[in-house]
Amino acid sequence: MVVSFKSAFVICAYVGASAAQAQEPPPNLLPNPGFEETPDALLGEGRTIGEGKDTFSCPGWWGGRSKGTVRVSGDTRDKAGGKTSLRFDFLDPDTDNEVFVQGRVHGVKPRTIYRLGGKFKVLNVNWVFSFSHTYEYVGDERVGGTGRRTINYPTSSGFEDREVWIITGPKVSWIEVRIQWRGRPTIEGIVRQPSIVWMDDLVLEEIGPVFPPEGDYLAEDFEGKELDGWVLTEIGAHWEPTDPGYGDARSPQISDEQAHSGKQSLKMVPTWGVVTRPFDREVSNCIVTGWFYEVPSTPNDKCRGIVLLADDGKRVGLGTHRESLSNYICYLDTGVKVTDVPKSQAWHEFKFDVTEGEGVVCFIDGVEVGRTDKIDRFSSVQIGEHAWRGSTAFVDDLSIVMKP
Ligand SMILES: [Ca+2]
Ligand SMILES: [Ca+2]
Repeated sequence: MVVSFKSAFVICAYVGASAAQAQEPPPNLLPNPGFEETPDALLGEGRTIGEGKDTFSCPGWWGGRSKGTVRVSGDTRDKAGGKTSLRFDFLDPDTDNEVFVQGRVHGVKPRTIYRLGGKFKVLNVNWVFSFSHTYEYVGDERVGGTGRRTINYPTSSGFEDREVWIITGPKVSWIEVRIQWRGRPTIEGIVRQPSIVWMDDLVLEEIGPVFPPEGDYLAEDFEGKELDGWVLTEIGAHWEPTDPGYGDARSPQISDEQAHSGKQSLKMVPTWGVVTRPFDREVSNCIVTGWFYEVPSTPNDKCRGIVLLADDGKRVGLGTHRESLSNYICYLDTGVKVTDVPKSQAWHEFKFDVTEGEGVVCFIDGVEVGRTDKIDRFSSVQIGEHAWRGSTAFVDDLSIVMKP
């Protein structure tokens, strides 16, 4: 039996919690989140970190630069809240200056959804790029963490709110959160503009646990008004770790442009963005089915589609990739495999047969297109655009049915 999870998990759980405790928003778990405790040594001119001077500290945070030369300071004039913001001046015109801040957060729960947000501002930075990492620990042992999550950089001249959502793994007691910036100064003619990044009012708050066990697993037809139960986890996800990109908070989204069932499906627009459906445990011995419809792609198309992700980070997926503009792609632990199934602008059935101890067999329209014995279970399903400049595609009728 398949039980629908259309009981509006994340959004309603969050709103419901807010309504029930109107005066008590979830606590901010980050230390010194508004950089109000910036030490005197970082005020005024701050300090310049370059060769031989690679770290700085601010209560609750430490940081450094990995490339270029960056001045770090607490800015008492330009801030989003309180008295101070944390400011980075990119000084080296010849490289992509890289700088990060990293802070420890204790008392984090496993298999739980968190929101990492903040207010950010940039000035005169050419090709600025920002992203977060989280590293998960039990005691001294690192047990997991998210990959890089792109934070879209601000586009106005003021502070803008940005956020990414994080799902913790099966065992974690504390995490380190890192926010990293990369960019080089803008130069017009021989004039180098001051190139600055500001951060203020960071927040890490608990949204809620991932799905509790409730019958069998999933039947999602995307007929709701909201993307209930899905978490926008990766603005700027990537299959290939060397391939950065900018994200788009509008993707994926519910759409009535195409439908395999009913009137709606999940639409991915041609930029980065991934939604994740997390489960409270690893799932095996099941059939995962989803329907995929792609509008003809461009030569820049990289990959997208449906991906099963295990606790250890292993994954298997079906979608498209620039390796082949004519055929669909199977993503295996060994890399991208071009299938024999030609693409067409129609609904196609993507199917994964998952068997404990054996692995995953992938099918498109009933034809086996790939198999792996490196992953035999998963704890989340991801749908999304893993590419900058992809094409437009739709997913509908995702189901997970336990095998008898
Ligand atoms: Ca502040
Ligand atoms: Ca539908």
